[in-house]
Amino acid sequence: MDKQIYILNGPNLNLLGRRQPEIYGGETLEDVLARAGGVAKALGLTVRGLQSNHEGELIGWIHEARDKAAGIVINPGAFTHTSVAILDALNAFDGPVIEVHISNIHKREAFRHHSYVSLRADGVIAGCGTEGYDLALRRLATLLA
Ligand code: CA2
Repeated sequence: MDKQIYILNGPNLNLLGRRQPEIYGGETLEDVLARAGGVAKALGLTVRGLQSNHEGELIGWIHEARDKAAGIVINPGAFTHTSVAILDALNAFDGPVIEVHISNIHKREAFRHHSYVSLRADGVIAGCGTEGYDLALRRLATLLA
């Protein structure tokens, strides 16, 4: 059976493609997740794409992933820079984790330069636009082979 990957998206990423296209591009999250599904299929993976504006809901999905997913792709949105709780949840997940940021957080405001999630992530992709999700899946396929 194909290995399942959870693609988790944090706050405001539901607005993708609807505002600030100069930073986040013109695709909607639905577009991004549909393409990721195709990429995953070609890699022998399946994806479950999820988005929440609530920290606790994201943490619940990370807990669920402990039993249901082989790996996690996570764009924690602004929780990247604030959430020890998401870091702790990821630390309780045994599989590989790739952190994705659509924008290059290191080229932006100083408060975006630090990521709690990077303390756990096996790889970090930033500034590759929404293609970063596809790159993350490719890396997970390698790590899970
Ligand atoms: O670059 C990324 O992917 C971020 O994780 C996006 C977060 C930001 O807080 C991080 O520093 C970097 C913000 C997501 C907001 O997404 C929007 C998309 C379109 C319109 C408005 C917000």
